Amino acid sequence: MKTVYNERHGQHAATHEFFRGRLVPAFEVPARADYVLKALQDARLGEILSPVDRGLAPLERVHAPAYLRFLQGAFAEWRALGGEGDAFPAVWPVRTLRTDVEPKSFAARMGLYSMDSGTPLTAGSWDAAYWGAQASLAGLDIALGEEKTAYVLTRPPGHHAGADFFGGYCFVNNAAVAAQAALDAGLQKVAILDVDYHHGNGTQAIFYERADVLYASLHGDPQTEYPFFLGHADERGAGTGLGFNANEPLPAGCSNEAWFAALERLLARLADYAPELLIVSLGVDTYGGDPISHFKLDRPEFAALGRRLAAFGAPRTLFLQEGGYATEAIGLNVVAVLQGFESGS
Ligand code: OKP
Ligand code: ZN
Repeated sequence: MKTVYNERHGQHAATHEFFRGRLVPAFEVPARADYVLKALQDARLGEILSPVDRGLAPLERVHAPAYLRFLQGAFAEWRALGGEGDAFPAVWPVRTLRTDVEPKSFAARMGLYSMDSGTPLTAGSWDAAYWGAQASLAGLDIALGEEKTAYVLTRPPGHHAGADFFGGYCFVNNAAVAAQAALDAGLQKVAILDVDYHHGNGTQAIFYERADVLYASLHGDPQTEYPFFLGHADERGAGTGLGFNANEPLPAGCSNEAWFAALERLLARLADYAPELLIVSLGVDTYGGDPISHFKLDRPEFAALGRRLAAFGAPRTLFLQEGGYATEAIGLNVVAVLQGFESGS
């Protein structure tokens, strides 16, 4: 399988994040992708390619232009105001407060365009996230071509980023950008299967009222797990999108049998939908050794996931890297999925 690698991922390098009132070393670090790159090379999985620049237009198909403009200039604004270190929001427009007027204050816009204080915005966050979207588009091209499948190695992840907000370590929603680009290239039915430990609230929200992108996710129950405010089983889509969103929340600590049973329920819905392209939001923070998540998958289960996705037999499959924070194990876990897929296809 070919990989598209976002070489600029290292531009997004947070040192710390807020956790329980304290600054702790960041979990979403450049070494994550470095370990995956090394594991891909060691396994000789296939050619590793660089993205080309297709500009902002494909990002603007799913993100508000005002949000993207804000992201591009945010770090410079933070520095100009005397902000030290990485930028964090401190105030949010919750219930009763207005979101229809963009304030002049940078602190206020930081809150308007974000969902949590756990996502440090650094000097190179925009560059890394922008090129992650470009890498996703390049991966899509490969998957839509003769190869029929590709893997995109990028960070920061994307699935928590909404049309106009960042959060959960995410700034640009790579899966949404790729799905929309696939439709713009002429496809009519795209599915996104999100196997990251966390619910992809951004991806779900972007396509919630649409039937041309089916979003299906299995994840830690939002009653106790991030992102807390979305990802319940009763979220089935709305309007023309009713029935085109499927969530399988699972209790933290659940067994691998329960996880695979939930996967089967989602695959049954996906088979019924019969997508022309399956995008896999591939988070491997479902790993038993993950420091911030609570599922128990290990190498054999990751390989089994890959084989199962091959057996599913979507005409085209695009894997996009999302989470996974057991830094040294991520590479082997990702390779297990991709090799499992190749062995089964
Ligand atoms: C991003 B992705 C842990 C705080 C967790 C957000 C987790 C985002 C996960 N100290 N904060 O879905 O892997
Ligand atoms: Zn995650």
